[in-house]
Amino acid sequence: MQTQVAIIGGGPSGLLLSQILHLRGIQSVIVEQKSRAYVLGRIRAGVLEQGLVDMLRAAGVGDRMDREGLPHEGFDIAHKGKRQRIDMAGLTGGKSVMVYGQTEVTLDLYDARDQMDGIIVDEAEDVTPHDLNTDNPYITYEKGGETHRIDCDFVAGCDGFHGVSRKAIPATILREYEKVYPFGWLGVLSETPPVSHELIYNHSDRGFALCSMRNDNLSRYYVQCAIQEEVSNWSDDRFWEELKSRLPADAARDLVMGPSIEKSIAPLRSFVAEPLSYGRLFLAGDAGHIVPPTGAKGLNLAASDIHYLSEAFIRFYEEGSDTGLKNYSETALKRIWKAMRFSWWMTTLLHKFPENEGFGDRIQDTELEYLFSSKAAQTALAENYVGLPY
Ligand code: RFL
Ligand code: PHB
Repeated sequence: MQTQVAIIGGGPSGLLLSQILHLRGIQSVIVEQKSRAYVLGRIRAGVLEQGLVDMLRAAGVGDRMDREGLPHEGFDIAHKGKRQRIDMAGLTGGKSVMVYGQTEVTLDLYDARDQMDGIIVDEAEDVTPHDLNTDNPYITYEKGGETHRIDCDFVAGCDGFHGVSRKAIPATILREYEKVYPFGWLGVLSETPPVSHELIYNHSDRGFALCSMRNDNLSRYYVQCAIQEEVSNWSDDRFWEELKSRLPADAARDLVMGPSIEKSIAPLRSFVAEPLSYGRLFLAGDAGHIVPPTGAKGLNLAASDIHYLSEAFIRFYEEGSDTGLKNYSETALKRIWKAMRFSWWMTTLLHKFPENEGFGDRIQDTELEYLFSSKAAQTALAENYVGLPY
């Protein structure tokens, strides 16, 4: 096979890139290692910034999101029995976010790619990029007992944190920055009405908890858990009891419990790889960076990477200019580091840190009290939560 941009990974980054390029007449092929059912079964992000919402609409995949998504203009932070609403719209001149699951975004993108006869190879094994530092890169993969080859102009590494693309950058060039947190998030999806019409981020002595949602009868809840915790140790009853113990009294009273339809544990990590390009390879999304989910930035950062990268490819093919491609890594990293800082800050603000006894706990309480009392502090939080400009 021959194409212009070979895309490794059929998650939101790869699909969105392929869709945007298609609309500008640029060919691409996506090579994904898992089955489509597996990719669509993953429950992940739920909060979309305005920038991503606009990109989905411009890419012709915003209709269902506009019908079924829930625009949110604020969220609550709870601490020591008090709930403080962060008036996102009021503090940012009218900006808001959209609650619409990553699973739905991915499904809408797959539908659009299918309608436009986009090529997505699934269940591809042993995907390997080659000759990235030449003008004729290619990728190979195994499927149906045969080795396949795709010749291309460029390779987009959209294969997530555990993918092969980042590993193709020589260790002498790649720098990695990492912080692993000493806890994870245990998440439950349940077909119950959300406890509140807006998200509640809870700090408590027993640890962090988040009340989120997908729609009026689908709730998504998380509790901070020990890093070595196993899902099998968490019955639904145990989960609900733990969640209730971390919520303010009114929310604990209003909580509607039911059977879980998904339950999983995610570790929390901050990670950045630099640079995001090597020869004709460009990394985007989780392939290049990971944030802890506290600030709801992972999917949104993937989208801003795809914004910069798609613009760079369009300039290359339409104007013959490689300036955007040369600058991609530096441009994308500026925004990535700001979201890194914000996600780290929000994680530090709201979680129980095992090593934080005495002084650290008092500083954390004081930081939350300051946030509750200061419009300036709330404005800084709101400005970052709705998303910094591209
Ligand atoms: P993905 O989604 O991991 O997709 C990468 C794809 O590449 C495939 N792949 C390969 N394909 C071929 N060859 C290989 N060798 C391959 N290796 C891997 C994989 O199968 C997969 O299909 O990365 P992408 O597209 O960059 O998207 C990133 C987002 O998925 C991620 O940042 C978010 O889910 C993070 N995140 C959140 N982000 C938000 O913006 N808002 C949120 O509210 C939010 N909540 C979350 C989250 C992530 C979570 N977890 C589970 C980590 C909540 C959770 C619990
Ligand atoms: C979610 O709904 O899954 C979600 C919402 C906000 C976050 C993280 C996850 O910060």
